[in-house]
Amino acid sequence: MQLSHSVEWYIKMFTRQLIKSIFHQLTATRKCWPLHRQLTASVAGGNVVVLQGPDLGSPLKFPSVWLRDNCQCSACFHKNTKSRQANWTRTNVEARIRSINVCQQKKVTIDWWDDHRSSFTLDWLRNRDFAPTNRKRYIEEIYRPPCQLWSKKEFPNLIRTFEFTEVMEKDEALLAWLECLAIIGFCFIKNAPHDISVARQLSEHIGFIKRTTYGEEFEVKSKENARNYAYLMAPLPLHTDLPYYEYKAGINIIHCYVQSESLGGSSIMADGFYTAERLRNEFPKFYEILVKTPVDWYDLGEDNGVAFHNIWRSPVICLDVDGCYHRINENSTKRDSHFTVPLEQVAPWYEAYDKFVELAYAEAVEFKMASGDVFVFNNRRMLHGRTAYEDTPYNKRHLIGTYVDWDIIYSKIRILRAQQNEAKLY
Ligand code: OGA
Ligand code: NM2
Ligand code: ZN
Ligand code: ZN
Repeated sequence: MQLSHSVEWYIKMFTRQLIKSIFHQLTATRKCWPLHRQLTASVAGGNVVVLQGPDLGSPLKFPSVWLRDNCQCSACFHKNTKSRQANWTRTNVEARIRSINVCQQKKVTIDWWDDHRSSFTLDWLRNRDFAPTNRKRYIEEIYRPPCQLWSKKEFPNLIRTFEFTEVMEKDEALLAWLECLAIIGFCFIKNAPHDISVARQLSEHIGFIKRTTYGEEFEVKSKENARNYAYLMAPLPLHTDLPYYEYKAGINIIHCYVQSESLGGSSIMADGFYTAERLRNEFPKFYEILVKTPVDWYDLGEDNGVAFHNIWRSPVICLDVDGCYHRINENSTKRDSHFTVPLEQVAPWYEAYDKFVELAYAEAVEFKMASGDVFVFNNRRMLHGRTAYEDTPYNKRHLIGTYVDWDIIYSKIRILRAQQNEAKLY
């Protein structure tokens, strides 16, 4: 009995020692005195926890599978193309850690059970911290600046006007212009030359034009045998361009080449996101309907001898993956008589739509561009239109427009911001 008890005891002690040593290996933390005496790293519940020391902020936590997936060594990550080159087909979901070391210069080094070693600089890790504040910072400062919605009342205080030559010649002005478009959704550029290439020059200064079935540049003027309602002198109701495209253009750059001397030809505009927000707060049932009901948008016609029939089914209010406003579709001239929803959804949809349009007009502002002005706005967000006008033989209203996509604009914003801050992009 005594003997068996002592064997048991030895086994127990041995197992305990073994567990302790495994545990010790897993939580191995080597401090580097005196350089990084405050920096420590350990494993807890599948995460690596990096303690930065009392003055350096809260602990950083990273799932070990994510660390393994993002190993920066030259076998796993191709520096020149900034591409992951390991795990082409499968991820090492096990990702077991043998030991962690913080001895190198502000680096956390991990030795994995399969004899692979990964090193991460503290800056790189901090930049990718999963804490809510850091994710928010990345989304708002690097991904996309959040939109500032505005009402009719706020409009006068939000008008920003840029000089054509400044925007074309100075990077700070270009960045300020693009940030204003991203945040406020519209702005003006003044003193453009009397040249038909103004909209093209501005677009190409950002990146490149988004071509549509209406060409790279489109001329908004009263045309013989017009094939688009915009090419009449009639009033143009509040709308967004190209709702009938899956890849709707990001922004409109409209150069007022010649303005009408008639009383009309004024621009109207309302913040479509603000209108949606009012609907959400004041008429939540209508909001639900406009978010959920797909509408058939279409464009059946011809431009420059090329026939087209575009169709896109999409709600009036489109949200992104975070539930934020992504895109407004509204254009009564481009809403199809085909409405491919169940019968019983039709009448309720009209009621909701009618309220949305009523709110948009309640929030609409009016202004008249002068020749040489450029009106630029977010085509996913701004409802815009114009009042009727009348050409004379000596005065024909003539606008020249181009579109640019948001992918191109956001990319330019990031590049310009990084240049300005002399920051590395990765
Ligand atoms: C358009 C448009 C505005 C105007 O052509 O789509 O919005 O002022 N035009 O003519
Ligand atoms: N234009 C100006 O969505 C539309 O068809 C609005 C677009 C013809 C390119 C007008
Ligand atoms: Zn690696
Ligand atoms: Zn338009």
